[in-house]
Amino acid sequence: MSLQSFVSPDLIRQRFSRAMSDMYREEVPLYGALMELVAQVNAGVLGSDERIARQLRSTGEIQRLDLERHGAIRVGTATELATLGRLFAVMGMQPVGYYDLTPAGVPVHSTAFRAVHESALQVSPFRVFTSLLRLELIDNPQLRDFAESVLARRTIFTPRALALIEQAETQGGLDDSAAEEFVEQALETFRWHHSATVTAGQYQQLSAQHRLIADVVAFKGPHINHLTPRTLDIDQVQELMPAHGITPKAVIEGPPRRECPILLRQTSFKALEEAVSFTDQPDSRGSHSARFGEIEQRGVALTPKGRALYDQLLNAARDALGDFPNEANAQRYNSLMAEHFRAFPDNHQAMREQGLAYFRYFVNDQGLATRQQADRPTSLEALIRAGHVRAEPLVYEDFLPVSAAGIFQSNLGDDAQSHYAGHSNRQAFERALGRPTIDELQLYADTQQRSLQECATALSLPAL
Ligand code: OOG
Ligand code: NI
Repeated sequence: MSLQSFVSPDLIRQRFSRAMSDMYREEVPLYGALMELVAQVNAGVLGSDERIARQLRSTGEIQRLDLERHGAIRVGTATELATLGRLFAVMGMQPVGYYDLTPAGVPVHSTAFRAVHESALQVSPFRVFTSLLRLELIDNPQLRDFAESVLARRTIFTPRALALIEQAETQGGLDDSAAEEFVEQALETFRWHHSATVTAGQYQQLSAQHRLIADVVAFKGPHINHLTPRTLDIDQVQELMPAHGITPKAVIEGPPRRECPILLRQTSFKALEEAVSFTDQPDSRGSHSARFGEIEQRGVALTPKGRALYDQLLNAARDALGDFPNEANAQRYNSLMAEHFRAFPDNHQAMREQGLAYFRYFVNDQGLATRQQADRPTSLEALIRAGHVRAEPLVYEDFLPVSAAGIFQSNLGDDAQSHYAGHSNRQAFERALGRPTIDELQLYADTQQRSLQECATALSLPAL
């Protein structure tokens, strides 16, 4: 097979993300309602806020906005995680970052599978937040053994999906018809199944240990539990949700509202109670809640210095609140957040000058027009001051552990909070995955650096 006939992994990912969205819309109609609401709000923002519209056109993000979403899944074993890693690799998705959720009382650790290069992200920024259950944190040895034996018996991939993964690996890609079949087959892993694989009693036991454990262990596979579109104004969507029959959680996770958004803000609606049947009662109906909806607004990626400041202000606001944010203290939490985050500069120039955020640099027409002149500016700052080069915020492509914990909690119910003696164990996660996770900060630094190099080349300068 010649190399030319392979479909690019980026296009396979784009197709897969569409197929996933279509499947989830059928499975969870509220997701469709949320998508419509987000599309409406985004159109409104683009029509009325010239600054945002210009910025998104400038970076090209405007083209990916309607496609942009992330999903989340939870798997039970090292083999499942490692094979998922191979499945996502066929679509050009790599494991980026390590998230430990045990401090929030959720017995998992996670990574985000996503594209890593700005040009690939442009084709499809689809990401999947993927969590691995930490069975070693179950303190009841019988239940742990039981969970292990149930998980050992299941296969979450179709035989054809496994064959196509292998084909892609050995041949170096998939042609059009193989890619199409791959998308169909891969989708099966993430489908919802109404029938549990355990008895009602076993489900109760697993659920009593932690609702998340029942969600992972008692079903055929890692059903997609939410799919999150990107909005340009999360406060507006949050406010409009109730009128569309959707009840959001009490507080928006992440930083407070700002002129220049940073990182990621997220809100979700509670998990649906869904009818399920158990192996010993195939006709009677139990119920399980796992699948929910979420929206997010993405801002600029922060440097290590910016991130340290973010973490410091977030922790200070939470310490001052003295409790997890909830319905009752939401207003106080919002005002504490606004107050603390005054210490975080809210304009791009200051964030850039203080080294708090990552940017992409673009040459303006004026820069191109004057590139032959002997007296033109040659340093980055001088080029920016002269209007020859402009800086645009580099969008944050990842997740936030404290926010993720809040999202887990809101859909598992606050009663699901447990205390785990276990600690963060990135090595164990990477051993299970079969490869290291990628440092997201390095990816942002690389993208910023490439954009500087492109500017230098366009302006015939040795470097910037
Ligand atoms: C994942 C929760 C985290 C996010 O956007 O931070 C998450 C899960 O519930 O499996 O999706
Ligand atoms: Ni999410």
